[in-house]
Amino acid sequence: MDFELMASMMCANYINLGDEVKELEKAGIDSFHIDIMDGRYVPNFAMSLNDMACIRTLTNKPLDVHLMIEHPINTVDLFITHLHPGDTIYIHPEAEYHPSTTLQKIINSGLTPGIAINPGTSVEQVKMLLRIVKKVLVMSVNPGNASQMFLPYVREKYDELLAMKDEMGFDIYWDGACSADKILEYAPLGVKGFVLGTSLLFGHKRPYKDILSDIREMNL
Ligand code: S6P
Ligand code: MG
Repeated sequence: MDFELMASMMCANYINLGDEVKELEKAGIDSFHIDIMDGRYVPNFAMSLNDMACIRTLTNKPLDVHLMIEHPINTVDLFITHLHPGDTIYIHPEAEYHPSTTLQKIINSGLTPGIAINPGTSVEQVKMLLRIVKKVLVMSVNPGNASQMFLPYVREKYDELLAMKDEMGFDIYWDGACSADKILEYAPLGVKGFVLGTSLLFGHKRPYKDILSDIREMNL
C-alpha cells in the first residue's frame, strides 16, 4: 500500500538533532514535519525558522512545514527563502484574513501549497481553498502540542474529505495522535500520509528503522 510517513520533528531529541535526522533518513522516513509556532495562534513555541533552516541543510528529503502562526502573509517569505521545490507549506486559514493570497504566494514560489484544518473547523468553511491546495492536513488534535488524545469527532471530516479529494485534486494527511490503528484503518481508505510523533515514533526506545518497517508492512 502506498502511503507516506512523516517525522514530527518537535518530538525529536534536540541534543543530537543531526543524528536524529540522519537516523530517520536511513530508516526510510519520507519527509520531515516541521511545526512552527508563534505563541499567539497557539499557546506554544515548539520550532522556529532557524530550526527549520538547520534541518533543511541536514537532509535532501522533503520538508513539510506546518505554520501555526498568525497572519503568515507577513513572514512566509522568510520560510520560502530556505525551502526547495518539493517542500510543502501548510497555513491555517483561520489565522489569515485572505488565505488565498498567502496560498498564491506559496504557489508562485514553486513550493507545494497546503492548508491545515483544525478539529473545530468544518470542511464547508474551507471548501473554496480545497481547489487551490495540493495537500490538506487534517488535525486530529487541537494545534499546539504533541502527546494529546485523539478527538473522535474528526472522523466525520476525514470521511467528507475522502469523498471529495479526487474530484477536487488534493491529498489528505493525518496530523495528531497517529497510532497504529489509525494507519491500519485510514491508509486503505486513501489517506495519503501520516505525521508520526510520540504515539508511534519518538520516545519508544526502538530503532526508527524497526518502527518504520513494521508500519510499512502493516505489522502493527
Ligand atoms: C500539533 C502538531 C503535530 C504534533 C504531532 C505529534 O500541534 O501540529 O504535528 O507534533 O501530532 O504527534 P503525537 O503522536 O505526539 O500526537
Ligand atoms: Mg503539525
